[in-house]
Order: sequence, then structure tokens, then C-alpha cells
Amino acid sequence: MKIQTPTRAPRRPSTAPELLFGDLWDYDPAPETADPKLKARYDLFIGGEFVPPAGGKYFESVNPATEAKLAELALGGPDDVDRACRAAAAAFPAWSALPGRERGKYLYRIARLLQDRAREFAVAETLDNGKPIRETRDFDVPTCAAHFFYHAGWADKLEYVAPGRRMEPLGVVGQVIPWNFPLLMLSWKIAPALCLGNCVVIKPASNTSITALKLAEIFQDAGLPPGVVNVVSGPGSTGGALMAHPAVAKIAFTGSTEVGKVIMRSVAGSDKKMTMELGGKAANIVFDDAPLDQAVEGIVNGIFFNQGQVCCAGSRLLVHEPVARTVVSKLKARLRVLRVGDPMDKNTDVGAIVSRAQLDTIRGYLKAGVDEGAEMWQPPCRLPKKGFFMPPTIFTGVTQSHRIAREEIFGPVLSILTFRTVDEAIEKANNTEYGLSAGVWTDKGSRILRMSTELKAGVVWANTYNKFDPASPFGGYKESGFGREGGRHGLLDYGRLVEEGRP
Ligand code: TAP
Repeated sequence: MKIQTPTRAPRRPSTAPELLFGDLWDYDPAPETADPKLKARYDLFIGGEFVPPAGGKYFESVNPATEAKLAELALGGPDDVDRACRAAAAAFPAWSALPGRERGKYLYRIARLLQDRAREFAVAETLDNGKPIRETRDFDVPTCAAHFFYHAGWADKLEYVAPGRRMEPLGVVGQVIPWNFPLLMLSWKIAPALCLGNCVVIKPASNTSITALKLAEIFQDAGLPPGVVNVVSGPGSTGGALMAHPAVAKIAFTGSTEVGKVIMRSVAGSDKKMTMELGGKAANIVFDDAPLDQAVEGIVNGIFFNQGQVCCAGSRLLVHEPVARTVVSKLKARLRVLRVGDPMDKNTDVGAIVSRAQLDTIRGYLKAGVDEGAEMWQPPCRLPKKGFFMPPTIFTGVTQSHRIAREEIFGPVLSILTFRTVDEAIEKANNTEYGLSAGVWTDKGSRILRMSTELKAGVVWANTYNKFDPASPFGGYKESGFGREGGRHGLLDYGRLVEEGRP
């Protein structure tokens, strides 16, 4: 009998984000073909049912890689927000009275059902957002499920969130999320809220609402009681109406610092509890004793993962002067082999920018960088004729006063600065109004300890970048926000602490 041997090399185990780039030996140009099962029209999800918006209006969701219409989404307004908040308030007494272990079963079921439909959700997320299928398949969808699993595990152990004290749910939680990780941001918000017994009204970003509404189908299939989670799609003003709604006891917002401030001003004086996950301008710091090839992979992952549309992106590279030339030259060689293009091709490293407006913003920053005297470099690459694409871009000769070194670009653009001493690296890294994350590349453990103490950043990665885990709290300093998401600390933000034996 003839024994058939596989002709292709076996696939490397792929655990994004560290394997996102340059699996050239594994090249297979076939695009992902799983059916995303999109509906032509998505209604609002209120009280456990899909319902049309009060105003009867719909808006289009567009595939940023082709500019083709994907679906029509309900344009929710203040009346819909009110309906959703009432549904959540009505569901709260029974949901919060359930024993934690019963709530945990729902979270577990949601995670399992998402795993069952993982491929479909990955394709839908890639079509809606433009991020490479490899990222949605290996990172966004599994990490979203992991957050539901993690919080399912906490639900019957809530007495250990704050030992000696009891956690009470807050009531109706109003949540607004951005477009860069639509499913993942949703899981960071909904899973801890439900775990503690709160009910949720969430507004996804208008550019990327499809997977939130698809997940509502899973909430139905999981038998989640009506009103426990409500999804209201719509523009920013709908988010504003949700944040200000009198039934909302807690606001959880992820988005830009600018909009975060608008929301804080709008609810000033109320007793709403708040968490704000806002912008960033992280320093990724490479010392001369770092393993340079590994550091270059970390730099690439830090700024080109998700086209740089990442709040904690390592958008400022601070490189030690003795190795600056070597690092820049290795980086350029690496960027020459990144694949930019069709996000549905599993070999694509850099997909589409989420919208034309965001592409224009990024282009504006490229112009500002050149106008202010920095030197721009892009690898040669052919971009698709349609869609919103931007080649990976680096700037050298950047000073701290340049806009590209100070402002959040939210695109695949790296600003490179140099330093001579550890003190100078710390001073430059902290010289920003933001404080969400940082990266340090060095062989010295003592230096890592010092840097992680002195860097004013919520997360400091050492000899790695963009590593996430549901057990690890995430959040900012300064204008990057306040409150934490993930881990035990994230749960603390979704409840009220009550001393044992007291009302
Ligand atoms: P934003 O423009 O701030 O939008 C975020 C969300 O707020 C969207 O759903 C948006 O709706 C809504 N919104 C807009 N105006 C509002 C208002 N006045 N009141 C209430 N909601 C309003 O941010 P973005 O462009 O989607 O996302 C990028 C930003 O998010 C970056 O600054 C990034 O750093 C930040 N981000 C932070 C984190 C963490 S964890 N810190 C994580 C991811 C992203 P529309 O979509 O309809 O405009």
C-alpha cells in the first residue's frame, strides 16, 4: 500500500500576537472561506429580542478592505437607550439574586458557544474591521472567549475578590466601546459586569457593531434572561445619551481621551461610578544589551499589530544610541517582508485601516512629521486599489516636541528617538500626557525592576510586547484613564464593597 505523506510543512502553532509576522515559509495564498453568516440588516437587541429602532432609521457598515456595504445597522437614539435601560433595570433584581455559580454557568455557556462559532466570528470581525484574519482567528475571538471563561470561574468565588468584605452589584451598567478590538473590548466590559450581578446596556462603535449584534444571538442561544445584556448600535450621541441616563449606576468607557473628557464633564455631579480606558503613546525602550533580533520582533509587533490601532501600541521607539543604527537597519529589513493587503488572506500581516476618516487622520500625521523635519521611510509595497490601506511607516530624526512623538496617531506609524542613559530613557518615556503601557528590552533584571517602578504606565512589558491575559489588570495613568479591567482589580470596579455584618 502506498503511504501518502503530506506535501506541505506542518503549520507552526500559532498564538497571536507574537507569531503574526512573516511566516513566509508557510505561505498559502488561499483566502479564508468560512461563512460569516451576516444578515442584511441588524436590529437593536433589547429585552432579549431584536427590535427595530424607535426612529426607524438604519446606517451602513462598510468593509474597509473593499469599501463594499456589509450590512445595515439600526440607528439607535435616546428613546432606544431609555428602552434598553428600563429592560436592564427590570432584569436586575432577579439576575443579581441568582447565586454566583448560576450566573457563572451562563458566562461559561457564552464562552463555549463563541468557541463553537469561532471561525464565523473571526471572519465577521475581519470583514467589519479590516484586521488580518490571522489576528481575529488567533487573538481576538479566543481572547474574547477567554474573558468569559475567566469570569465564569470567579462567579462562585466572589467572597475572595475583597476578603472580609462583600461585593454588591451596582445595578445597570452603561458601556461604550471603540472600534479597534470590537469583540475583545466587549468581553472586557460585559463579562465582569455580569459576573458580579449587574445588567448591561452597551453601545458598540458605529464602524464595527456587527460582532456585538452577532454575539447577542449567542446570548439568546445561551438562554441569558431577557434584559441582562442589551446592545444599542448608533452614533456617538447615542453613547452620550447612555452615559447620562439616570438609570445607569456605572459608566464604563473605552475610547479616546477627548471623548472621555466630554463624558466626564457631562456626568459631573452625579453619583455614577466610572472607569475610563483612554488613549496612549507608549514608549518601547531598547537598551544596547537587549537581544536585538528579538527586540526588533517586539518593535514590529508593538506598532504594526492591528495596523497600530491599539491603545497600548509601542508608537514611540526609544533606542539606546550605541545600537540605534543597527536597530533601525534591522527594522527596515524586517518591514520589507511584511505583507500588507487583503485582511482575509491568512498570510497578511498588515490589513486595512478601519475607515477613510482614520486613514485621513494618519495621513495628516505623516504630513506633520515631514513638515516638522523628521525623516519618513516606508518599505516598497503595492497597496490594493480599493480600501483603506497604509504601508508600515517609520520616522527617524524625531524630537520630543514633534507632534508624531506627542500625539496618539492610532495607525502603523513609529516615531524613533534615541537616548544615552537610563535616566534619560525614563525621562523621555514619561514625557507624555498619557500613561497606558511601556516596553523594556534589556538583559539586566535590575534594570527591568527599576524601569517598571519608575515608568508611569499601567502595564510595563519586559522583553515582550502586547501580551494580554484575562487575569492581568489593564488600565492607565494620567490621561490614559482610571480604573482597571481584567483580573481581581477589574471586578472591584463593578461592585460596591460592603463590610461583612453591615448593611
Ligand atoms: P472614540 O472616538 O472616543 O469613540 C469611542 C466610542 O465612543 C465609540 O463607540 C463612539 O461612538 C463613542 N462616542 C463618541 N462620542 C461620544 C460621546 N460624546 N459620548 C459617548 N460616546 C461617544 O474612540 P475610537 O476612535 O472609537 O477609538 C480609538 C480610541 O480608543 C483611541 O484613543 C484608543 O487609545 C482608545 N482605546 C483605549 C483602550 C484602552 S483599554 N485604554 C482600548 C482601545 C481603544 P461612534 O463610534 O459612533 O463615534
